[in-house]
Amino acid sequence: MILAKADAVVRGLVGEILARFERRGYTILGLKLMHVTQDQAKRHYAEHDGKPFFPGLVDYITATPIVAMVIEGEDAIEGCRATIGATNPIKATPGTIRGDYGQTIGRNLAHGSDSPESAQREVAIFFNDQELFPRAHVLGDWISA
Ligand code: YYY
Ligand code: MG
Repeated sequence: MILAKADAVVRGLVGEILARFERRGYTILGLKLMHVTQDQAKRHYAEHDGKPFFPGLVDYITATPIVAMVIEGEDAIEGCRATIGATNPIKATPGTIRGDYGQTIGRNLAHGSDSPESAQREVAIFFNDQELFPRAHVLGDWISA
């Protein structure tokens, strides 16, 4: 699961971010602009609860609406995280989302799930079944073989 976080929405970078996943050939199964509640934010980032940056992180992703996306494709977790780039934008390679648009770790624009298990857990926090449209990419054989 991908989030275009609050700074991406406020800065008008949602299209840029979404386009990178679309152009890479991933299938978009879910997509919505939504306000994240404190409870959703805390559950989403539960692994970081207790760390010094946790309260700021929760404030950041609840500050304005965000765009949540469910994206599928071959090795999509690894591919999407590579497209997003390193957690700290200063270390992120130019050509990645964070490397092209970010300056600091506290405003790093996008989230990508780090394993199939975390993707499944996170999708359930942000989407219900009616909001997901599982289907194969119509150009599947030309994207992955
Ligand atoms: O998965 P990813 O977003 O790349 O990084 P995580 O280590 O899971 O941290 C989640 C989130 O927390 C990160 O995107 C920014 C923020 N954060 C921070 O503000 N300061 C840190 N020292 C580490 C992480
Ligand atoms: Mg993470």
